[in-house]
Amino acid sequence: MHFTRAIVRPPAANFALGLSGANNGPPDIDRALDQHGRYCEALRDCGLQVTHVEADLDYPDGTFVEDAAIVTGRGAILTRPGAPSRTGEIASVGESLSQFYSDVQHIVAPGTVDGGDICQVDDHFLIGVSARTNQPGAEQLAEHLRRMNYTASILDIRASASLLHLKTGIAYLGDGVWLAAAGIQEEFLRAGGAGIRERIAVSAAESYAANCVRINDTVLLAAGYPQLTAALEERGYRLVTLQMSEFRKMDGGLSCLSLRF
Ligand code: CIR
Repeated sequence: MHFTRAIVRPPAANFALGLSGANNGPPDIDRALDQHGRYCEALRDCGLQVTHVEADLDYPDGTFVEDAAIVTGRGAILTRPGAPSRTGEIASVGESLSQFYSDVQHIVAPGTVDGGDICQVDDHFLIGVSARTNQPGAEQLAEHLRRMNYTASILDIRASASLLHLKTGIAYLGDGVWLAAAGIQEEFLRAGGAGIRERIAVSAAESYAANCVRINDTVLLAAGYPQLTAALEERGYRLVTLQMSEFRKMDGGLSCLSLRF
């Protein structure tokens, strides 16, 4: 899929009040804003037009905009985030999406879905059932996707305690190439239906960097993970590395900071 646009939302002044299980101290908002600005520049350098949703003090986790919607080449679905403090994030994201999609679907109660649990593999979607995405939400989403002529598989990732979301541990780079953190079951990748031409192992020490994104001919990767950087360079990917320290403190990865379509 060729991407032309992204939606982002800068961190709010009270970003440090968001949810976090990481024990790395509170994020520095000025540094987070700087890192976010560079992230947006990288998206533009990939050829994307970047639309900003305004930061909102009611939603300190709102910068993790990927969790609020599933955007595809054939339609968009607003989620119903699994953390109660995040449910309201979809209103402003929905407004922004309505500029680009004529018909936006919704996940409804009792379903919950976080976009971080959804991994697109060509015309197939992996949907992780996690602490945030529940079975009814996963089923609703699969049904919306089927109506858009995509296929979907639902995976239960709840036994993998290290995964906040499915994409915390895996990324699909296209052409049957996967990045997978240590301990990710092969069956998760097989369920993608694209085959596994190559599985690039991400060591336990570098597992944070498994959450990366391919945008057109570029892979955006967290900076500071030399083994994975070298593995991707060896394979000829055009790489852009980005400082993510402040988002990591709030359990957020690189993919979470944008909706790409
Ligand atoms: C949360 O716990 O909801 C946020 N602090 C982090 C969300 C990260 N989102 C993602 O991995 N897709």
